Amino acid sequence: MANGTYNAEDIKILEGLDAVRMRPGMYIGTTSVKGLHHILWEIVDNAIDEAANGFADRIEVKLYKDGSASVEDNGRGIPTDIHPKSGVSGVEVVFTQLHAGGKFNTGNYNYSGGLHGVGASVTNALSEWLKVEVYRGTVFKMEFHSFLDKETGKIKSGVPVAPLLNTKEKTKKHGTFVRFMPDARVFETTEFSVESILKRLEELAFLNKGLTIDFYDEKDDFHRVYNYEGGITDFVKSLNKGSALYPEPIYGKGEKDGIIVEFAIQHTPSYVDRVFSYVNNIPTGEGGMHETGFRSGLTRCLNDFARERNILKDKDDNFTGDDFKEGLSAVISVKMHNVQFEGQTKTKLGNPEARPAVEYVTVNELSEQFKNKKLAKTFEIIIAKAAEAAKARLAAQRAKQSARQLKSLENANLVGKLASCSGRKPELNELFIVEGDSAGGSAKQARARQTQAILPLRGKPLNVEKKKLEQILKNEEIGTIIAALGTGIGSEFDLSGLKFHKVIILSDADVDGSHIRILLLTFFFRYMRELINEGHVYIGMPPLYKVYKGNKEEYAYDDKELAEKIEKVGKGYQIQRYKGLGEMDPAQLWETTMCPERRNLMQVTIEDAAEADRLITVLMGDEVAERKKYIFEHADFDRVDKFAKIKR
Ligand code: TSJ
Repeated sequence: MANGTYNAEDIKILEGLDAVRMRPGMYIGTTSVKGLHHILWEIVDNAIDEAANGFADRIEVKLYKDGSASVEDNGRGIPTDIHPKSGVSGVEVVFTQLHAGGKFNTGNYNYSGGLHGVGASVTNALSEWLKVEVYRGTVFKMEFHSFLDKETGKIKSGVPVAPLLNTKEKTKKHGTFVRFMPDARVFETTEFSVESILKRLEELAFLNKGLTIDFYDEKDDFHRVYNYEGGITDFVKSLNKGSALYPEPIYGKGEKDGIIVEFAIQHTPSYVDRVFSYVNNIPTGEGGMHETGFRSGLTRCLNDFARERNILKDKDDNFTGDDFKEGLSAVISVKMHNVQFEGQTKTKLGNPEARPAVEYVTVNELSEQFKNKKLAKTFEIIIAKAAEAAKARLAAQRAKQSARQLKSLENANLVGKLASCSGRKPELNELFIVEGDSAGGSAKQARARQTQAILPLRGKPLNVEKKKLEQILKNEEIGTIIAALGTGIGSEFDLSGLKFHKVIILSDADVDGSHIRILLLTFFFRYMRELINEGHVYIGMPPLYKVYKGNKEEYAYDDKELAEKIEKVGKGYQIQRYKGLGEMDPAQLWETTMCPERRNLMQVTIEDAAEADRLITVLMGDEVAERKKYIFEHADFDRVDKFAKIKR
């Protein structure tokens, strides 16, 4: 037997590796490609630790044609002397004892553990073979193999072929080289994913400022080097690359209660926040205590700065954390002992002590950076952006509040110019949204009070072309519509609260009227789509003509109908052409447009609304020529003949 020099003690040690072999999932989670990578990261992590402690600045990762992988660093080299307790070399301990990594904790061997903390012996246990070379003046070598134990019929793995050998061959190099062959009897696949290895190696290069990580894939002769002198500052820049101009990132680093904290912040013109956090180089996708501490520190500081700069006045409330979140890109990296992971995917930092430590360092560092003249612009931009976010937040709050006040129809009269109806059955109730105060006035006089509510829209309230949709939606009338309907908007939309089962838009047959229709449909399309889908939205159709003689009166809704009505009234007829709703008196408006027995209503389909939404993009976009063309072509938008479905 190859390991004939080994005694009972040693066999006991090797039993640890047998346990790994029997239940790999217990140690590396899975035997899928993820598990395969896991045993590579165990090795890489050891090299990273050496670099993080300041003893190495270069790591090489290599994939070979035979399917094996190697990692080399230029550190001190794994200790080669005999480990007093076990009587074997340090190298042997590292590869044959579970959790061997911690055995060498000398005070400067920091922060190892966590996700990959099971140690290099697990990689050895799950490999067909593993070779190590240590460069410490001379070259040291050792090999481990798996073999079939003929007595038990079981595979023994990670067995030393011989004790650590000092080849006596002189070398100027220093460091550790480890090459291993993942065991195909263990893993579902032994094919490494170069893409995911590169992603993690780059991340490690970002997180370890100045470290050079060299990757080589022998199969494709593919080579890649990562080195970031800016560390996580470069990381945050790379998150934002390819976009417009950003202010300079803010970087801070400090220590509190033995916890090392590093962060980099860069605000972007967008509205999304991208915060990446790490503990001991391990990503914490679910956040946790360090993120919480960072966010509260950031919010506290930036509020102080905003007051100092008089952007927030004494009477103003503080900005909220969310106000500063818009457009925030940040990387937070924390190094600490005894890490506890929580959460669904165990990627949330649970240690409560991390929170005050990170908050302390964040506040301290930001206050320092705030004095830096070079960053004045950066802080200015961040605070201005928060101010904008706060404004939007307050507007939304007000809209919500007025919506709440209007929850009951009794209160509906209190806000805006809504004339509500007295009936309590939503399925019978109708809301008329009427263009213009004068038509609105007529409608209020003419309506059936029990079932018809009227909301006048001011003469020309909405300059659709020049304003951004968001601004238009802040419009008072839109707020009143939201409040009156009782459904809420967007993700909070709830059809069961609907107070009017018919929502009827009444606007003139001209460009302004067309704009109002388009705008309202776009609003419904984007924020209350179900309202349209469920068939609650209508367009009222006032007549275009009145044909009359003596006390004979006939209304025509299009040119074809006009011819018919002329025939009906007979010789001596007169024609009145209606240019707008305002030209009709209350009785006429009732008779032609509001009276359920006689009026024409068009039920709006989702396609109509989608078309409106598309048009508004043209109307509000930057393409002046497109816009003019549209207005010209659609000056007579949506007359009766355009609509297929006409409902009474
Ligand atoms: F563990 C391992 F085999 F996976 C591995 C370890 C793999 C690789 C590629 C590198 C390493 C490694 C270990 N690089 N550097 C070290 N350093 C030590 O183990 C070491 C050296 C000196 C001292 C000391 O106190 O003098 C302590 C330690 C832990």
